[in-house]
Amino acid sequence: MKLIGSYTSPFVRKISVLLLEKGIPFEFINELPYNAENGVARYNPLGKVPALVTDDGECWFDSPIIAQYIELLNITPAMVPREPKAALHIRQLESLADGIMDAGLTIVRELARPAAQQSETELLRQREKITRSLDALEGYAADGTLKADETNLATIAVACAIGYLNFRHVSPGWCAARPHLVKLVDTLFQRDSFARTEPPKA
Ligand SMILES: N[C@@H](CCC(=O)N[C@@H](CS)C(=O)NCC(=O)O)C(=O)O
Repeated sequence: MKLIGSYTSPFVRKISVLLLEKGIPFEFINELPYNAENGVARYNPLGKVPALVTDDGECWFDSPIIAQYIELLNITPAMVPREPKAALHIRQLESLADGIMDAGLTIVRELARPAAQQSETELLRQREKITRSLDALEGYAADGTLKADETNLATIAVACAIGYLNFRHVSPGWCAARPHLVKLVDTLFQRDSFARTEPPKA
């Protein structure tokens, strides 16, 4: 199995963590989707990572579809419950975490533009999405919907999203007044799968 991705993408990290947690061997193909010369479109016409190429030559994207494909392999531990409605709840939490990644990425891209071209309105819009979503996640962590000692698709996606905010210094004060979320991600960050997928420092 080949995972096409970059070491800094939170979406790619989510898939790497899932594969590591299930003990599925894979080759990491490092592609930088924002570089002028990159081979990502060979795997995904949208030009985005991650993409997953199976040993049979099937190619899957984007990350929620890849996560679903990995689950279909029926390799323990299960990361999504079998019961359809319970599974939908987990996938909705994954979507919420993915949305935080999208907003964080948009902020990082916006701030990389020349200062005169940056839109304060857009930055504020994206920051508000992150704030609202983190508040919702804190609520889910407080009421037990998200459990610190459960490693599943939702908790993994949430930890990858917050790992990205930390890595890019987006929302640096996110942990203030969100103690349940802090506990959740700190627990996940201690896992070997997270240690092995930490984004590079520089
Ligand atoms: N919804 C996609 C988002 C993936 C995504 O945005 N990946 C970024 C890297 S973090 C990318 O490849 N961007 C390149 C581009 O937008 O052209 C997923 O879940 O896989």
